[in-house]
Amino acid sequence: MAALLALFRTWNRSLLVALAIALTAAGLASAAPEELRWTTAVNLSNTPGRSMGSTLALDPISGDMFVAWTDDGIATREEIVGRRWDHAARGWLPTENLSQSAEWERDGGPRIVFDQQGHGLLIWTRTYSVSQGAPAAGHDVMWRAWDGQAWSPAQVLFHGDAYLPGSPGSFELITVERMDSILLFIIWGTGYRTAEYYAGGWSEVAPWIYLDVFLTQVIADGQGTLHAAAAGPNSNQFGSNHWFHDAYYLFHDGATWSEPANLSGTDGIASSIGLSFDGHGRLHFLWSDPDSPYSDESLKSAIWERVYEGGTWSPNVEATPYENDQAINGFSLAEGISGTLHLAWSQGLMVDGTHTSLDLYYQSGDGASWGPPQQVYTSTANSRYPTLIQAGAFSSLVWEDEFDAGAPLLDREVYAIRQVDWPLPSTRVFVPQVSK
Ligand SMILES: [Ca+2]
Ligand SMILES: [Ca+2]
Repeated sequence: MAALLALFRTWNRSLLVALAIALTAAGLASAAPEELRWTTAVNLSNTPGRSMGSTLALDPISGDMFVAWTDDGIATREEIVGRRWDHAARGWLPTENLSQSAEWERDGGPRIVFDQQGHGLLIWTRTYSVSQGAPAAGHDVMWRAWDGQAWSPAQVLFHGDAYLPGSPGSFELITVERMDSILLFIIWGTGYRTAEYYAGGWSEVAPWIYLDVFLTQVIADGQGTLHAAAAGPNSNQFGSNHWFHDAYYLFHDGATWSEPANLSGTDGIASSIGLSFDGHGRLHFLWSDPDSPYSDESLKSAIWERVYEGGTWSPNVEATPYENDQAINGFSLAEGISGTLHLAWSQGLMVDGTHTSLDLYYQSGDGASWGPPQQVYTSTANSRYPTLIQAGAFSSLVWEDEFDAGAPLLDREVYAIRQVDWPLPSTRVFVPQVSK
């Protein structure tokens, strides 16, 4: 009955989630998510230039998926381009230039995000300098809104007069999905400003706030409290150790941030960092250690996990089964239906301190334990930077394949794959009948 009530509550905001709840309630879905099969991978960015920094989001109302990335092959400069997976047509629509910038504008760092009522945003960064032909130096945060059919014209949310050298990398965006709004963090190093998109409009951009750590991910819990993963000073600062980061956790009580807690500590260093709640309200905090030969504390490449429950953090344990000479390059963690956890990661072999032969793996769990891993993609390229999202019980994944195409810089292309049972349009008609 609780599941059916939940079905009614979620019906408007997510047909797909509702469907999976209904199937579970009816006992139709067997509990074996590790057996779900995957489609063949698709090269979404099959253009001459490099395609990188991908973002992936689901419109919970239409079931459409949106991918965007930075591409230097569409024009003579970096542009934001993207593709939409049309749920009704069950296929990827053609590539579209979403930023259409002037010749001297460098665009990057796209984020696509939908709130739970289906309000979608594309947000990205733009930098320009006089030396590159701009009338004046500056940096902007740009945005477009999805109205269900098309993107609104690009607008400037935030403008700064300085040229930001080295961006992207320091000038970045973090988005937080809330029930009926989207919270944006505009990141510059350890500083940030926030703005909130609600009912079709943006709040004022709040003043700068400075932390001791670099925010990497922020999530909101059911009470609206913010929980963040961050990269901060390594516990060992001797020699080259100081170039590396540890994984920090902090939360915001509505007024201020907690003191950042170093969770990787002296047991390692952190490259990829992420966090998610499970269905029992436990907070899972994960980081990957690259096993760099340049840090005394980096002794093993693995994805480490700590769980916050009853006021304490569990000891760190490996989230994935150890393979000899494994190199873990990075991961993406997502919460699925009923608080299940889903993990995609890039893993290969460590050869002379370098990560090689990187392929993609996936596993899911109930928050108490993880199911067996699946290798979901293998190729001769190095597959890096996965982004995983959920539609109910089903996972969808984008990443970048990096390979030598004979150019001075390694080529990079954006690939996508999803579980084959990704809900069909026809099943959406079936859901209201189940809910009665
Ligand atoms: Ca390309
Ligand atoms: Ca450390």
